[in-house]
Amino acid sequence: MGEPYYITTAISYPNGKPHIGHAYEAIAADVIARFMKSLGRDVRLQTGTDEHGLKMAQKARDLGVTPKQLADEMTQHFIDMCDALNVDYDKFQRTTEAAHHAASQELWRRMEANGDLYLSRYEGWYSVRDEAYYDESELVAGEGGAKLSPQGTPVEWTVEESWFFRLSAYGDKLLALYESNPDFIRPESRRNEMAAFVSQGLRDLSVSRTSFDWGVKVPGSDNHVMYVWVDALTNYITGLGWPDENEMFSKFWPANLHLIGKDIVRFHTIYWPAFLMSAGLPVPQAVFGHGFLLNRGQKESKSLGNVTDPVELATRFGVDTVRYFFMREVAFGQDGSWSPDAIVTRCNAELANSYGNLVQRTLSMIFKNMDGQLAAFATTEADDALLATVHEACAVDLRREFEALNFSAGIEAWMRAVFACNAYIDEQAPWALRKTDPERMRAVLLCLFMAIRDLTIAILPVVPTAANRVLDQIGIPADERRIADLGKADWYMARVATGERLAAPQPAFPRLELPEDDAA
Ligand code: ME8
Repeated sequence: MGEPYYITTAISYPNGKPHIGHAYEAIAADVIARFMKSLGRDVRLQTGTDEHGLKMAQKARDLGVTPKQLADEMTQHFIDMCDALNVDYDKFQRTTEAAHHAASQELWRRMEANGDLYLSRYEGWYSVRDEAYYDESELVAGEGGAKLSPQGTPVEWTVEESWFFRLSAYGDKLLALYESNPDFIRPESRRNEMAAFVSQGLRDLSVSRTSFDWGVKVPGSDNHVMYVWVDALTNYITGLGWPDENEMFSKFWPANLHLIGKDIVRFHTIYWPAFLMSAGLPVPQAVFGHGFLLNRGQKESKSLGNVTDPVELATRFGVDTVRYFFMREVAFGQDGSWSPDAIVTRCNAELANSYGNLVQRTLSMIFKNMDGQLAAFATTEADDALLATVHEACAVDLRREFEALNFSAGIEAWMRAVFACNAYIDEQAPWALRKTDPERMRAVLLCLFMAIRDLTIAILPVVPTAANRVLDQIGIPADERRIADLGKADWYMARVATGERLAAPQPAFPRLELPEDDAA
């Protein structure tokens, strides 16, 4: 087994069904996990639901159910979404689980033993929607002068007895962390934002509530529940079996990457490392704040009536298509916009017409004109150049960009190699060679066969179902489908030696039609 790689998504609030932002984050995390596996890493992917807090309690009250009933019902939709999107997680962590309560309480005890918790009184602004406290200076004016959080959500004046965490003592340590590990916060714009925020001086953080009881009980203070972010962040270590000293925790902690959205970077890069330092635990290696997805440029909301069910989207356009679109269309770290017509246009041009057509044309010609038979062949300069271009795009360019989490640039490099193959077919015109030079036709098709294998292995983390189907069709063994396998020299002759013939190919990506009501 290779070097461990632990990646997590945020845990979602199950106060409603999953939305497109949840799907985007889960897909991106799964692409990274599959890519890291493809490099030979020993990967663990964790996701889950964040079931406590006032937001959950209020929503349940509005619906006339208990918070646990709401959490149970909605969590199932998040699990179903992961299944529908082919998100292959290793652990789905729910914060209502007993082990999670125990882990959160142990983290609390360690922070208390380190002298970082004290009892006092909280007076200030709280946003239930963000589950966050804000300083007066951070608030913005809404309609009619109403006070709103910087995220535009309502805030309420809150006064209660509360435990506090000595966050003010961690400013210098956090700045030193950002300095010593420049990759700790990405993209860079977020790092600058956080460093500026910390440099202004941090206030101690209110970390318990007495006005409601839907949360993890504070050890020794039964009328207090933990501030939801204290227990939420702990999920990342609960899922590894902490606090038990176990092999999984020592293998996978600290996490390689917490993948989250841009709105919750503060919690992950200020609060979380401070809690961990206080408890004497190592901090994660990196936090990446991805951008937000907009629907035709607008935020999805119930009042606009433009809320998309990601499972329906995948059913309608195909899981691989939706995965490809999000990773290709949006520059990772920036906001992105989607619409049904953008999905259809992008995926028809790239997946159906360019890659799909290349595979279909090549494999059908091998099937029809060569009886599906592979064999050794002599290459020309043009063939060697094509294979070098494809290899470089897949094993070097795509790999480098994916390692840097630049998915769109990585796929673009891949697409250039697909275009090179299509230009090569047009130039070589194997259909014309059939009569004039059948041996050369065979060489051209076999060269394309080799290129298709590399192209398909490289894109597998993004479109696993279709790519695995193509690799099944061309007879690549299941344990030779990793980017780490692309450098192997003798795979083709090993493939030929099986003597297995190619069957009639099935289209990898059929063309999509845009339903009329969705036309822009
Ligand atoms: O924040 N586009 O949960 P959540 C892209 N429970 N990503 C989006 C998005 C959008 N339109 N809207 C939300 C929480 N997200 C906490 C996390 S972690 C210890 C606790 C992202 O259900 C958001 O940024 O509101 C977050 O990373 C994730 O979806 C879950 O959001």
